[in-house]
Amino acid sequence: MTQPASVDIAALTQRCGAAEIRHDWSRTEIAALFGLPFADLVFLAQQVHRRRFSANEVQLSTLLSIKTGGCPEDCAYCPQSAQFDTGVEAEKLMDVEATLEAARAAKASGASRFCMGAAWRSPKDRDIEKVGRMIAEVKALGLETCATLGMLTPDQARRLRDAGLDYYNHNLDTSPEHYGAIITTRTYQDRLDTLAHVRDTGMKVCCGGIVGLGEKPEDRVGLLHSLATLPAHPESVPINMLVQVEGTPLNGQAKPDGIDFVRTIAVARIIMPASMVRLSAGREQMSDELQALAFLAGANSVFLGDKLLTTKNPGQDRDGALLAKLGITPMLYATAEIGAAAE
Ligand code: SAM
Ligand code: DTB
Ligand code: SF4
Repeated sequence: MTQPASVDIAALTQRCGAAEIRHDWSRTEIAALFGLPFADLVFLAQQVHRRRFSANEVQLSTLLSIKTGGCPEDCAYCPQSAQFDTGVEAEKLMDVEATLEAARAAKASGASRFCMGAAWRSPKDRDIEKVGRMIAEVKALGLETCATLGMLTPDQARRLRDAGLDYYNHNLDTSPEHYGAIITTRTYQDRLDTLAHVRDTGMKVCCGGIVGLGEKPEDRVGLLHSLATLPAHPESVPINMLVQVEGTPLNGQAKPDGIDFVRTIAVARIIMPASMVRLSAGREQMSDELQALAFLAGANSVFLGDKLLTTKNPGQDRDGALLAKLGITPMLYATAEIGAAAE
């Protein structure tokens, strides 16, 4: 993207360097950041990162699919939609004990947060009761808890909070303009409503999107603009690279350029300075060098383990070697983000 004429880029980069929390970002400013020379952009992201976080620490989460497949929604990227023939079989909600076993293993492998994902449009009230028991027991192991269960009512959000849920993940996925080309079974506003219900309970919000959905550069600007102008920044911002899965409408889509992906991470870091930025899905398909660039651009969280929900993630051996090579150490608790929402 070329630089928009109306932005004083020197003034903007100087202001960004202070790493202040702003909710009044304009799309023009965000587009101007995307258009910086790559070295200037990554340097600025590093400056911001170092003002808010310890430079070489990365937070480690583990994911578990507690309810796989058979989802009625039509998210064009997702292997778990019942509308696409992807070979993912629909399963029932897992037992509490089997979930706990996975949580103990996650803790032993160094994760500080355990995220439970369910392929639901929205949970039923009886699901909330069972997931609530899982949350309480996972928390009792000394792990932070996170769940991603689809749309929530205010009452469901409160019940999850009361069970001990620390974070709720619900992504905006892309810009408001591109959204309709990806999902037709729920609206952008539905997602914003769930995010507001979660925020109202006092739980922390994990909300991000996906690069590689056939979006234009302006749509990446639009996604980050939506995130950074929420009433409070999400404490955690996952930036996923689309994992292409056979049978989904987006399989075979032109793959985004790695440098553009890193730019998206860098701009997220700069405009949401106190949020954890997660280098999320898609690491299995990335080189060590691309991941290193993403960390340099301010990513400071990843999913550990050899599986995401249904697709592959680098296992312990590759990740252990990568983190050691880069001198990255695990962040025990994401304390730096506490207070980000309050500012
Ligand atoms: N069903 C719930 C929902 O959609 O809110 C929770 C689970 S859903 C799998 C969580 C997120 O995973 C999606 O919002 C999307 O951003 C991400 N995701 C799903 N499939 C993906 C894929 N193939 N590549 C990258 N990210 C993906
Ligand atoms: C998020 O933003 N990415 C994670 C997590 N939140 C739940 C999910 C990635 C799923 C990738 C496709 C799969 O494994 O099924
Ligand atoms: Fe269902 Fe979530 Fe997949 Fe969409 S992303 S199809 S809501 S599991």
